[in-house]
Amino acid sequence: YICYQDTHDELLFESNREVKSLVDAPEILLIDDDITLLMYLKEELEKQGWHVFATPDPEKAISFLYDYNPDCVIIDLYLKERTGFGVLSILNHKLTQQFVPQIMISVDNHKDVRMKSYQLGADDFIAKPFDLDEFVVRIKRQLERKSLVDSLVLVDELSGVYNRKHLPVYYERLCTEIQRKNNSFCLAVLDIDHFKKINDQYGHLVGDEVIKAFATYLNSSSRSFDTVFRFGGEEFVMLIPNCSLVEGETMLNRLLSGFSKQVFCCDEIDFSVTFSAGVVEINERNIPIKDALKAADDALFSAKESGRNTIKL
Ligand code: GH3
Ligand code: MG
Ligand code: MG
Ligand code: MG
Repeated sequence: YICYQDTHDELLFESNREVKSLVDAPEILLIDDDITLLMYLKEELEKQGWHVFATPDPEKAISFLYDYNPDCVIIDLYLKERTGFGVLSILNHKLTQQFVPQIMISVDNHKDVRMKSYQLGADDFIAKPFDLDEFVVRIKRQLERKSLVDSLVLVDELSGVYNRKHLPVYYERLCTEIQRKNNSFCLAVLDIDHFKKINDQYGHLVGDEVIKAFATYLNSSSRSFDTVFRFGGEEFVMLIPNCSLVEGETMLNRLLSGFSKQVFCCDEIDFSVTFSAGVVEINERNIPIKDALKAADDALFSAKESGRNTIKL
């Protein structure tokens, strides 16, 4: 994570473009307008091996929810522009069908404040000042709950395709078959082109609909034993069994042209959507999934570089 400082009271922590590992460190979103406390907590929590996105700005925090999938959100009640209550409400509107533990922290420890926090969806309430060790233990407990829920959820709620946590199991299964049946399979990473523009122009709800339509299209246009995983945002991974690189490319090109013909409509404006993909063939048993994803992601990157709406090997 790179930390840079725009202005005195604006701190941003951005990650490099890289394939998220499947055994990623938990990501924590921390919102507090007390910069000294924010920096202190970020440093302390990162000692636990957690990635911490810390910001005093609730708007930044909300947009972060669309770019990343935090495993826990910690919100201070008194912020400059909004209250933590407002942030909790927006958060839970966005996260209707996802479980992301939320911890409210506040100097105001009245019963009414605690009750309202829980009513708005907080999973824990920690009064300031707090003991750091206890704070860490309480976050750990929430991360354990999050990890348990994730392992139980097979299908991603928004898109209806497999949750990324299940990718390694399917990948391993196909790797075993390589040895048994002596055939290869393809792994593809697919990413919608200029999706930010869709969000900006038509709003996040329309963006969500486009993600759903993309997932449905991929599922219904591929063979029954091809599996689609939502890898993050508008990025999907496909495992295509019994398939050579040439066959994989042909199939993805078919998907590419089919999807671009779909017409979306918002406020009587018609628009179409394209995607780019990188594909790799796996024909040896012992290629770690991380390496396969990295290679497919590199190919995706070159597809984006060469103008999008294309497949690269
Ligand atoms: P590129 O062609 O390079 O892929 O451009 P892009 O704009 O699609 O860029 P990128 O893939 O990096 O951005 C994905 C955006 O998708 C960023 C984020 O705001 C948005 N996003 C991520 N998850 C969701 C979601 O669940 N719903 C909505 N509506 N937007 C999301
Ligand atoms: Mg405050
Ligand atoms: Mg994209
Ligand atoms: Mg993307």
